[in-house]
Amino acid sequence: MTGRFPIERIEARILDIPTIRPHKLSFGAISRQSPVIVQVWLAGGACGFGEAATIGGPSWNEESPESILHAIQSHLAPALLGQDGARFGAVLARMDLACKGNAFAKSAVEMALVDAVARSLDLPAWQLLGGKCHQSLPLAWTLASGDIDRDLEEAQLRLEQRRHRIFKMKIGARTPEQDVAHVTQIARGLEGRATLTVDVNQAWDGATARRHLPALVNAGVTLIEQPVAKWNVEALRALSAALGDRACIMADETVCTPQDAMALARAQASHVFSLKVAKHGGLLRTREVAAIAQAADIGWYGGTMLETSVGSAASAHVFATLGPQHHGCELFGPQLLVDDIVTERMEIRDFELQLPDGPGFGVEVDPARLARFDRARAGLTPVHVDLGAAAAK
Ligand code: MUC
Ligand code: MG
Repeated sequence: MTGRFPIERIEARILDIPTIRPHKLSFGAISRQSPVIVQVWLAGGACGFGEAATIGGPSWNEESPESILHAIQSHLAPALLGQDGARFGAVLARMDLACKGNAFAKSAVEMALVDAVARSLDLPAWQLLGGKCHQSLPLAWTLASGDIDRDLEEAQLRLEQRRHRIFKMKIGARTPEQDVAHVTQIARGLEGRATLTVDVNQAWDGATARRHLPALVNAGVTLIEQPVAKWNVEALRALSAALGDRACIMADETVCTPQDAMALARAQASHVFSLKVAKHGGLLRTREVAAIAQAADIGWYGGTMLETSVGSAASAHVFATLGPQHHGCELFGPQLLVDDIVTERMEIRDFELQLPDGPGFGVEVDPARLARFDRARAGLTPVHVDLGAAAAK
């Protein structure tokens, strides 16, 4: 055992939580989320929670709930027992030695350690992450029911409730012409009352994007997320240059590591980075990617992998420490789930997500809910994304 905060125990489990409606993306639809929840105990009794969520098993990227659970139980936890849990950089380096890649798995462990150490010190996590610059952030909602009337109804309700006035539309599952028509109708229905963004989740090639992005921009879309494949930096560059100041290109799947961020910055291939704690491999590494964005005059957006309130609150804490060049955040994951695993969700007021300021990530896990959704208890099998819409293309 070393240091002031020796790691005594690390446990991980997969939860299965249904969504309030099918959530349709370019590569398929999901009806439940399966976050991996990590719990760590430090010698002396302090405990913290972390989370990594994927979308549709391994459909969004290579990691799945099952691979994350395996990496943590078989490789990361054994490498960390007895180590000082507060030496976050050393912990990350040790996880890198034990396991190549597996950013999501590492992020869940690091998150739980930050929570546990912050709770031991009775501090909010943002104090360990550089100090907060924001107390709240504009909060987007994703319209992804696949149905125009339902999307508009959802948007109207959220505007009335003063919860959201940034709406992201998931496109790329249907033909580009159908997508443009769908987005145009939503834009007409919400004209002057909302900011509109789209996420193509890599579905288009460069030529398709060049042809159809102008129509989306004409309809009123101001931020276009990952229109092309993650490797296609050249197409992102050309699209960013062509759009000028009419709209912004945002990289998501393309920007995971600091090296990805450097490559995009050098190529001037995107105006904004979608930051996500899981894909960067943790809270500290999110700050590294954000630092490159800031140095290169690239904006940031607080992205989500549709986590519960644990992962969402952790993300809110690190986003709160970042600079002013932001496009808001989309930490709406908890609202897409039929239930949560915390006693009280983060507050949303005047279209902004309020940072929970209590110790750790400022949210309290409810053990009964954790047990209720535990896959090991429920006997559920891995989630497979519904390929219906994507396969029919
Ligand atoms: C993504 O690619 O951004 C985030 C929000 C949402 O609806 O899907 C995700 C994944
Ligand atoms: Mg995205």
